Amino acid sequence: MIQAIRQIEAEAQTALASARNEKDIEAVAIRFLGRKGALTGFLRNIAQLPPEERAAAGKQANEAKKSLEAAVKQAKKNLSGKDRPENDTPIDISLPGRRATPGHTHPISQITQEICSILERMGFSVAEGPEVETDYYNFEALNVPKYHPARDMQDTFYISDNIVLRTQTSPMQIRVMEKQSPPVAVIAPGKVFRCDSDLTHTPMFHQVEGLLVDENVSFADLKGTLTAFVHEMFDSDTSLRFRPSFFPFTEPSAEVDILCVMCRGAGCRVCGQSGWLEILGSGMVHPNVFRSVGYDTARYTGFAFGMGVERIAMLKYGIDDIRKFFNNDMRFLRQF
Ligand code: 2NM
Repeated sequence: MIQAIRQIEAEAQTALASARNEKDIEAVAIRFLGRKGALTGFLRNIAQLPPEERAAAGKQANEAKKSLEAAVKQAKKNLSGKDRPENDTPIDISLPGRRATPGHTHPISQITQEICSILERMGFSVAEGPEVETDYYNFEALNVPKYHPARDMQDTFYISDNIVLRTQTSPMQIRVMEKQSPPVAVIAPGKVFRCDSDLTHTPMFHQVEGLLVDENVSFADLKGTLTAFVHEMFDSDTSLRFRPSFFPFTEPSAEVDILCVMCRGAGCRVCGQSGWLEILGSGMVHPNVFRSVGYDTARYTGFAFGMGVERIAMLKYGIDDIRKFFNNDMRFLRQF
């Protein structure tokens, strides 16, 4: 009998010694000390023993139970913490730290800053103004008469009869000219809004427009300024051409194309087989614009230009869908 108890006790100790974690120890405790455990069963059966054996067997079994309970307690204590994974692996203090991921400037802001920085170095000052404009500043003062197609509901977001979301940043230049007499050299960067949405159009996009007014400003000044700008913005040997165009606020007007950055003029899908990419609009400021701000049209001439920031960014980085700038997919944005 006593032999049998010793046997159980020894088995329990062996099982405890090979327990690796809390769960193993608990399993051993249940196997030997639980309600259906080996030792518990033994104690329950003591009543069936011959009377002269009961006392000794009971004493022995109780002592075994107590010592086993103590061993389980001790095993748990020894283990505390040891089975946690961070304690299994030593800390490698030579590992590089986890990189912090702070935000960075959005590609559209980067290109806007780059455009402004080139033009500021040429002598232009930056002027910013409201995104919500009156019909007068957005259209009337810019020689866009009532019933001009550019005012069509399809293009312009109307807040009310008289108030619009600006469709270009030139209203800001009207505000500058109202306050300041020539010479004037300003650029107006910012958000503009047009009711349009597809692969190359979003209802909100960014523009930088420029204006230079002085005595004796000629179309040659326009060409020289914009050529220098393009050569700074793109490669310094980029081919460009001035193509006759029309804007209500300039006369004559020209659009500036650069040789297609994809096919180098051979013709491809990006340039619509023409070999050229339109990057900005420009022209000599229309005398009606000067009249609306009270400038002397006999004394002053000026040139103006405007470009879409997203369009420049798409050409510079070879991006085919304008909406990528606004989806806030970090995998896209992090590349810039
Ligand atoms: C363009 C194209 C041509 C422009 C005109 C003016 C202002 F205020 F002087 F009349 N600012 N910007 C202009 C001229 C803008 O964007 C495609």
